Amino acid sequence: MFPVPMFHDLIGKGMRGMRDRIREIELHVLEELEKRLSPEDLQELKVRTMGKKGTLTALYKEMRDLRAEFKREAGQMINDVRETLEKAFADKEEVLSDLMLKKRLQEETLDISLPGLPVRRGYRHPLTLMFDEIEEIFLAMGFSVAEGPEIETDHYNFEALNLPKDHPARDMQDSFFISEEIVLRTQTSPVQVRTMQQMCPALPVKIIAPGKVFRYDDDATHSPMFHQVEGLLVDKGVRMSDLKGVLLLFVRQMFGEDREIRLRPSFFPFTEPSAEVDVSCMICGGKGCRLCKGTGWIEILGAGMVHPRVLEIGGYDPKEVTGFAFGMGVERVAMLKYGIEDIRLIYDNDVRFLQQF
Ligand code: 2NM
Repeated sequence: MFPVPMFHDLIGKGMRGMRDRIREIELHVLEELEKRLSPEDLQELKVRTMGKKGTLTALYKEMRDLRAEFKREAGQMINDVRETLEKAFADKEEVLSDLMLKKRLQEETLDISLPGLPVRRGYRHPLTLMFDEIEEIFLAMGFSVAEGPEIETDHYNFEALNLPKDHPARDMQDSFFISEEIVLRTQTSPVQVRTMQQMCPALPVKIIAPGKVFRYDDDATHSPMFHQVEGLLVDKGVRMSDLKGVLLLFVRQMFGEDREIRLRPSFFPFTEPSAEVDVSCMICGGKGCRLCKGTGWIEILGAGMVHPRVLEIGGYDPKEVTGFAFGMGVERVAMLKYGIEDIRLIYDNDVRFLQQF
């Protein structure tokens, strides 16, 4: 007999091969999948099967050679297998990642009874310590703390303090101007004026104004940004002796009970009369040493009786009330109190410096 191939065998040959290959890949991959025990190995198998050059992916290309009527069937089969395998991979991935997590949790046992790492304590900055101490002393004497803007108008920073635009005393402090009329405050006195205007006609005005100020200065004892505390007392019958008493109390609490003070005549546009205030040297007690340059005295404050014009701008009648004012540099006080030789150390924030206070 002459074997005559059946008609459907001839056209179905490629298709039968295709069916076998698809099933073969499915079985083979499912079998392989069981053996893969790490996410990396599993991924490798997945790429080898369903990646761009994967064995299953290759079958899509081979489909092109099939007769039109079988393309649909083959495509359906490959898609089904693909779906089955994707699900199998996803399941296995989950099993493996659970396994890995369990393994990691077993390995990474944490002994919560072990002592913790010591937490190093921070320190308050010497300037903060100074502000706190200065404020505490004046609060105890009945002063309140007032604050105001660091960026000021020419009016409040200069004009209101009896420093008109062409006044030579403006040269005492080279200033940072933002514009013709706006300036970084060179002292905290504008706060005093603003507070007087707010409080007027109430009496007494008894405030200190701590804060940042800015002057064009930069060396071992001067910084373009530094800090001041200024004080103001306005009331009926305030005298220079009141100023002296308040400052003596302050200096003794700050630098020691046996300190003395000395007032030397000076000039400020916003006070009249004005004085520089010296404190007897806290190192040698007045005998003369390196710190006081042999004089026994150290300059620490500027002060005076508030100028009648400044009182007026504050809203008060200089025939009715008088006032005293004073100002000190907080860095300078800190440097004297702690023996800091260079102002820049205060701003460097080196912990070895900061932890000494
Ligand atoms: C100083 C020295 C002398 C001062 C004056 C005023 C105000 F606003 F009331 F006039 N406040 N602070 C003053 C006086 C400040 O610092 C060295």
